[in-house]
Amino acid sequence: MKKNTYHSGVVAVIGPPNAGKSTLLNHYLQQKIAIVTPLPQTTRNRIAGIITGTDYQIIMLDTPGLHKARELINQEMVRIAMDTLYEADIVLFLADAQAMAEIVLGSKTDKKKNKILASRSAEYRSYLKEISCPSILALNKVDMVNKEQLLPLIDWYSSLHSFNAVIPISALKGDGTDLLQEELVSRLPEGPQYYPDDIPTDSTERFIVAELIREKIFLRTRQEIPYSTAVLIDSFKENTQGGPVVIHATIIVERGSQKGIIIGKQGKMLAEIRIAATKEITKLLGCKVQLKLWVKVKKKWTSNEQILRELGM
Ligand SMILES: Nc1nc2c(ncn2[C@@H]2O[C@H](COP(=O)(O)OP(=O)(O)O)[C@@H](O)[C@H]2O)c(=O)[nH]1
Ligand SMILES: [Mg+2]
Repeated sequence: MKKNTYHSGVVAVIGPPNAGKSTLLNHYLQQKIAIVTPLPQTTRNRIAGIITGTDYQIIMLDTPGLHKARELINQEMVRIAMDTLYEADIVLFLADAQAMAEIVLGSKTDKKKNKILASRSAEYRSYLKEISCPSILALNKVDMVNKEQLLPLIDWYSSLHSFNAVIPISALKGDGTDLLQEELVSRLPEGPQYYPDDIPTDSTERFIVAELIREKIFLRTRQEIPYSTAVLIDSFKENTQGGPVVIHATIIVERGSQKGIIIGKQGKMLAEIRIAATKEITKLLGCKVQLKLWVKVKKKWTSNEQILRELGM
């Protein structure tokens, strides 16, 4: 019997913070491997999701959001995202249609609007000009915009770069995502199956566990705390006798005041974070989990190269 040719390759998902890149990856994998929050700059590392079909395999790279970065940690995040362009066979630029529609059609004066658009267009062009492979624009969050707003948005993005295809989607609702997947698959080069059928990611369980804990901190603390937080897994012990997996993790913050907030009154906040994280980790690992958390202050860790390396950045 003649075997059909197999197609495989790397799809780099890039775009501004909060566009829904991690949501899209989780949607395709039907599993949470990338954390999602309503706050920008949640994803810090490059995360690979592996989508396997009968005759194709997409290695989809979720990346930190592209933005004008000042601090070292943010510059590192943008560099990690831009580096994926060089290993990509296809680039998927994910746009936040809801945020853009607000700028284009919101109540701002024309002068203000044009200024923001000019600055956005210069910024996006600087990323897009680095693309040297086929590229697709996915206009995400279309569940939040009116249909008649889509055309002007598509025109605006198309003026920045010549995309091979433009597809409106909702990563959250799963609208348009099948079509997007078909578009991606049809552009994959011929290649081998790199990973076995049932492997959803090349990230380690340790890494995803640390990320899930970080997500719970993001979701429960306000603004400044999340960005000053890192999670290190100190130990991860599986139990062969059917007992729980025992995980010890340290939450690193920059200031004593932040430590206080994360621990909360009589340890209430930390307990909430632990309970919520335990629930998600149990789902991920498919077994009982016992999670122990500590909070430590490390001054200025976000500009400390050594700590950033420890976090795999
Ligand atoms: N309404 C709507 N919200 C979305 C959609 N996709 C993502 N979001 C939300 O946008 C926020 C940012 O999503 P996330 O995946 O973390 O964005 P990332 O920073 O690009 O990885 C979260 O609150 C998501 O629930 C979508 O298609 N529609
Ligand atoms: Mg993300």
